[in-house]
Amino acid sequence: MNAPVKAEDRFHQLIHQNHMWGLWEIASQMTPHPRPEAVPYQWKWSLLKEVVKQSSTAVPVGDERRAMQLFNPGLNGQWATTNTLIAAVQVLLPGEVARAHRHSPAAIRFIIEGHGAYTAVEGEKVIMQPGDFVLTPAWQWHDHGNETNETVVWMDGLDVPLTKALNAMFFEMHQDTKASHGKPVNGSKALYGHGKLTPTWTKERPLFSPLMLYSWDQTAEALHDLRSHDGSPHDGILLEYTHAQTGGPVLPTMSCRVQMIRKGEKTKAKRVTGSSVFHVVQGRGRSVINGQPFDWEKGDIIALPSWAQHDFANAGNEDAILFSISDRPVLEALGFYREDLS
Ligand code: 1HN
Repeated sequence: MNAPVKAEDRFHQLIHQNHMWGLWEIASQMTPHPRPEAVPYQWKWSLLKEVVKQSSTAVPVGDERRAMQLFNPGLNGQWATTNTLIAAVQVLLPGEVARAHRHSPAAIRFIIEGHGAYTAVEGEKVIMQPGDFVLTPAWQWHDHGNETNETVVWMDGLDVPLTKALNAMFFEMHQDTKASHGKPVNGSKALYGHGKLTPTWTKERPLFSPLMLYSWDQTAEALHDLRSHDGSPHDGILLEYTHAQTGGPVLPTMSCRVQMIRKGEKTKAKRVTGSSVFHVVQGRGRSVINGQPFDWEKGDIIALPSWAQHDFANAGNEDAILFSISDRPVLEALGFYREDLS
């Protein structure tokens, strides 16, 4: 004989069958602090280099780009490097063009190898050199082309998982492989690339920075000039790429930064809400993330989930330089930004 079904079980059955759950059943999800499913994870350049090499013969650059996306092992195959960001390593061979398209997620590029290829953004060809930081803001037509005789490699960073979570994904392929490149080459740099002096006659104030190219020579000069300052005990000499008109973040959804951990420097640990992806531009070092050591060197890419305790220690005999993207502007705008500097 079946045991009589208790009133409490009958009640749970009733609500579950009708797509309802008691708060008492899921209360443990109200965690005292963030517990991301994404894990701290490192893709070493020794691996990425091999993937880059094999990709150039293994896959063509069809209508889609030859971008190898970094999927966080904690996120069960989701299209995500962290809960809000996706990073990829993209390869473009001499003579190739990656077909023009636009999407509602915003993108950035950080150039790893190869001189002189371009990303054309809304008609402006932006010529890319190693260390350059390039914007492709939301919904701007863009195509990539390599008219040089060197293979070009860069890191892509996009707010794809955030866009998906907000059900705001739009994507459109251009009718032509190349959108028209009618504007002056590197024109946004000519107009907006003069630091604190910005044109007064341009009336548009886009949410994204109107400057598409932040050149490595300017970045390196700024880091060099600031080297003897104290900097931050938690981040060393950490600089943010800023919106050329407002001084705010370059994109409404992403803060992009570059930092120098000087030879012999070791920072204090901290944790912040929001997730990041780091790319090592120069040098080597060690970061302890939630108690686990990550030894990094030039070319590596590291995913840092929200609220993960982390520090930076230079472990080489030159200054180390890290580039990073994060979703911090979103957390700040919504009142979710917190930091624990203890
Ligand atoms: C994308 O559109 C590009 O435009 C690169 O080059 C990487 C990764 C995920 C989604 C879209 C590009 C991407 C991407």
